[in-house]
Amino acid sequence: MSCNQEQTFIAVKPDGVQRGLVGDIIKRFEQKGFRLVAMKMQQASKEHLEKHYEDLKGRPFFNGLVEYMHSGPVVAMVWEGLNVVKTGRVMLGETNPADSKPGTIRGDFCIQVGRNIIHGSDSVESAKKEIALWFKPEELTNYKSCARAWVYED
Ligand code: IDP
Ligand code: MG
Repeated sequence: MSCNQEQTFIAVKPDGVQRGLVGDIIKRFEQKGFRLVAMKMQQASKEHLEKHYEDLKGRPFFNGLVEYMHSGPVVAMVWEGLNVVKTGRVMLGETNPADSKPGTIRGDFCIQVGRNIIHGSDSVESAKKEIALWFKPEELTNYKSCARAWVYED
């Protein structure tokens, strides 16, 4: 696999959907040059969300986090490109919007950690796990972006 084919799991959380920020968020990843591989809108079950956040089980905010994520539909996506996991996290900003710089998604669109509008995988390994949890292999598209030669040197 070429390094331009790294993939990350990004999800607009229920507050981002309700606040009409789906388009703005997608736009940032598109403008950057990343390739959209898969996308769906889904109200995830609590069991699914407990699995997604299993590393945080035991944290005091865990139940509230699952309730929040279950409170409405999310827009789940897979984005692909060079260093997309790390760059995606930079584009998101810090977990707490109060620590996020202007110009980042959380820095520009939200205020509190418990309503921080977007999820992004924190490592290539967790991206693989999260993509497998949210998407069936056949839901991942495999088209060649016509912009590719204008985004990458090789
Ligand atoms: P991340 O989303 O930036 O990767 P994590 O530490 O993995 O941050 O936490 C997952 C999610 O849990 C956060 O995005 C946020 O929605 C929620 N969360 C994290 N810390 C707190 C907290 O202290 N209070 C309430 N919710 C929190
Ligand atoms: Mg995380």
